[in-house]
Amino acid sequence: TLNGKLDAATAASLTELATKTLIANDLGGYTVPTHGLYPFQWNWDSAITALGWMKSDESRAWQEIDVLFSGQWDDGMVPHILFHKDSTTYFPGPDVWGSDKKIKSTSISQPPVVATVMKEMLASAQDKALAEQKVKALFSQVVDYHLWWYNDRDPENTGLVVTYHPWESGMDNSPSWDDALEAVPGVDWEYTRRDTSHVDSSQRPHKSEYDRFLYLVDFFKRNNFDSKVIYETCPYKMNDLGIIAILHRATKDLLKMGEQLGLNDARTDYLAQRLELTQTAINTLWCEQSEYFYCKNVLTNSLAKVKTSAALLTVYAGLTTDEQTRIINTATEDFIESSQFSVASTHPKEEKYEPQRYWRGPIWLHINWMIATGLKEAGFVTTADKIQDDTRDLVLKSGYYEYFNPETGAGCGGKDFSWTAAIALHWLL
Ligand code: 2M8
Repeated sequence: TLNGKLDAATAASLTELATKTLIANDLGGYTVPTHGLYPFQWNWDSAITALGWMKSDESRAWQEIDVLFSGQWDDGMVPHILFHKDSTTYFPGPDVWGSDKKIKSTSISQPPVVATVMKEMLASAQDKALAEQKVKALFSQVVDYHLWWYNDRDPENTGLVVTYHPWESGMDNSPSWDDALEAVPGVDWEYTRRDTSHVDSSQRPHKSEYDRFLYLVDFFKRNNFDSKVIYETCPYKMNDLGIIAILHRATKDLLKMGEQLGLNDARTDYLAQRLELTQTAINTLWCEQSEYFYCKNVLTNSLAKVKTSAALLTVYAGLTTDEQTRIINTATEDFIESSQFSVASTHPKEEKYEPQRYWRGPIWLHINWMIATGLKEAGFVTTADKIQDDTRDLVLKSGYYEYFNPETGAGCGGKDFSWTAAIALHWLL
């Protein structure tokens, strides 16, 4: 590999290409992940993409967040997809989801990285006045979003929010969901997938998974999106480490921004209490025997014992004890050593590891950024730098693909992908 080294000319041309990628994916105020495969505004893609916009156009970056929050539901939820304009290239679209809000959307959310992104944007802004004005204007809506997570998805104060759909986790077909998903019935109606007409089906989830994904979409609609009913009867309920860690970190970042700008109040005090609950409850996801964190199927009260990179985000969240931080650093080193490029989303020695099937093995750059950020802050700079160098090598080798094969470094999925270009601009170039 090139060990992450870039000369100035290469860095300049990669910067230009990344900026062009965002411009090409801009539909006017929001950025699609990539044309064709994902023609709408996705929640966590959009947040990550705003980091990329910061390098070339700060007001466009803040607009990305404004438009994302324009689709917020009255209860505080920020949907996982906003269907601003119709498109026939994606399935399932707004009619299948069936929500009746002013901006059509899905009825689930996605990993809430947005407050963390806003804190980074505020810190790095050249135009401080604009940044402060935007954070002040959006702050209450972001607090609503976080309150929604804690109240709606953890009404019993367990300290661990639940997720209702693999798509909500953003890690669609992670092996962590296999057992829980098997208990969900499949839909009995015919449908035509669109994803496999854009990319090779060997890189996508199987039909058996899609049948269940769609059953859940229908289930939310049949229950009129009623939070209480869904909490009590949803056939799929997971404690997802990715969401829990990203939410925890983002809540802390939200409180820090609030403190900096004098915006904190009783509602943010309440969020601080929820942080304490999570800090204690996270240990119920720790397996002493294998010294690792796992997602939990809440309905069967069992840990999904497959090693995924989501567990490595606990350090980024600041949820680990000193000893656990050391153990997670060692586990990260083991991930790195087990494939040519890092960090594989499922550990390469796991039976369920598949190096090119979506979230069952491949590398995702925004996850690398989060893992490395956490380890660096915790003092494990060598591991963090190694991840950053590997990530740079991937981009040099394969460009701005959706995700990457950990064995070969080949780009997979969609081409000219927004969050990949954005992470390059924010972190690599
Ligand atoms: C993938 O998910 C969508 C559904 O949300 C899909 O496969 O149709 C995931 O990688 C998800 O994390 C991501 O936000 C989305 C758009 O990039 O694609």
